[in-house]
Amino acid sequence: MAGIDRAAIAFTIAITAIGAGFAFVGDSVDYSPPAATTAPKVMTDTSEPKAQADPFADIAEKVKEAPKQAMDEVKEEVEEVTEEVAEVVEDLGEVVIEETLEMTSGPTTHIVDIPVGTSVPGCEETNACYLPADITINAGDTVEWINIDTAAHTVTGGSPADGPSGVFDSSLVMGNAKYAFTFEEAGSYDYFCMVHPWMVGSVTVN
Ligand SMILES: [Cu+2]
Repeated sequence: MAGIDRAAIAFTIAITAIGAGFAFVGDSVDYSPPAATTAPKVMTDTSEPKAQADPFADIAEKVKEAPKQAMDEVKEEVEEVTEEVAEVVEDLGEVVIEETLEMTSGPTTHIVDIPVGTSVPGCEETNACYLPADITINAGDTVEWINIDTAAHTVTGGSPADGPSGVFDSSLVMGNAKYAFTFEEAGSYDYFCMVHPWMVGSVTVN
């Protein structure tokens, strides 16, 4: 019985060994006593290649996956940078479009305030009797003066010393009223308030 068992074990081992491609099948079959001693050896021998094959396979997979992961990371970074660049380009494009429109667009209107309290001297000390007191515009542009004061003022071309130039004159602009003038010709235009001669300003037309 023991002999058959051994033979059976040996046979099984032999089959396993053949399956694994080992050549010592004859030894385990021909000699029963050594077969008993070789049996555990064969067991370990046959299991070892399997045990070795798995780690190698894992390593191989890892080696295969490593560049993949690295590439994925690089791809992600490239995508992020590309998105950022696209945003910057978009922003720059908008700025260029805005500036181009500003340069190529038609006449615009510029606002000048006539501030509160200008009916008494003092604003001339900071050149703030019209705000802004000096502006530069393009030919064809319009300047609109808004009197946010309660007192009436004028916007009169010329200067207090030389008097009205006759180019433009608002006559009295009441509180909260406004006056607009379109400058068609390039030049430098001084103006003042006929009621309060300390109030002076200028429009430079390019
Ligand atoms: Cu005035």
